[in-house]
Amino acid sequence: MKVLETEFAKGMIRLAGDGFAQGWHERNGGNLSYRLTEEDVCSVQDDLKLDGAFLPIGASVPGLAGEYFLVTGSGKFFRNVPLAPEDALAVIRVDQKGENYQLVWGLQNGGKPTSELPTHLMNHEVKKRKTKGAHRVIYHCHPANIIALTFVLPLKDEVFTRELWEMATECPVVFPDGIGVVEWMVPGGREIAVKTSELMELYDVAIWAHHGIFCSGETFDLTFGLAHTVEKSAEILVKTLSMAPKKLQTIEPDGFRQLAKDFGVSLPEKFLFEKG
Ligand code: 2HA
Ligand code: ZN
Repeated sequence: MKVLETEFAKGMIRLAGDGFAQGWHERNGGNLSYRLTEEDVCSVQDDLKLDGAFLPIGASVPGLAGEYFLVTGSGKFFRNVPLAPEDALAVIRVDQKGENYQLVWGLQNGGKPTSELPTHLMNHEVKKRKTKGAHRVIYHCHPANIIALTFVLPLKDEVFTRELWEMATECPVVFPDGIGVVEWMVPGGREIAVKTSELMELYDVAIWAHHGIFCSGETFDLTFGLAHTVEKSAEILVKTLSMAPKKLQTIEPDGFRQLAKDFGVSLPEKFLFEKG
């Protein structure tokens, strides 16, 4: 089977088009990766070239030894993924030490995997362990409202989680574990990857101040839906703060506790503090 005939490639391409349509992927902004199942790898074996050079990942991910990933390419535009997926996407294989990768498909006109490969793979390593292999998608995008909030809210997990939970009743049900925040850092390297993957131990969403967000999930739909829910909530907060700096009414801590009971989720008390 050809890579582009598979359901996982189709899911990747659809997400890229949807993300661009949302306005979250200006120019070459954002990146996306999917960890292939064993069946995925078997099904496309004939379409892969396994004799290329191994290159350094820039991080150590022994928990991903031998795994295959479909990733977006560095400098490639999300809007071009549906038009020329064989140029904008790559399949890579991680070596047995978890330190190097080999390009085995894609990037037809040259290039490298995403500049955020260290963060993607370190997040995958954490989520593979934490979810016993269930999470397979890591998605990074640049939604304007989330980014805007990182200029006016304290860069604290508790503040972002609570404010975004309050903006839409579905939020605590969609991301009950909360949201982490990484202070501004230079992107693209190991340092920001380490910080982000530490947050992925606790949350499925990490905000990068003045830059964007990373989401993790089981499927393309769930991961995109998570980013979409967070950004919609951020948009409501931006509108609310623009109309009035102080809310007249909101969902109170006891409301969240009741919601948690009725919807069968557990909401950590650290987010349900009394506001001054
Ligand atoms: O340009 O979004 O974080 C790709 C990015 C880097
Ligand atoms: Zn980015």
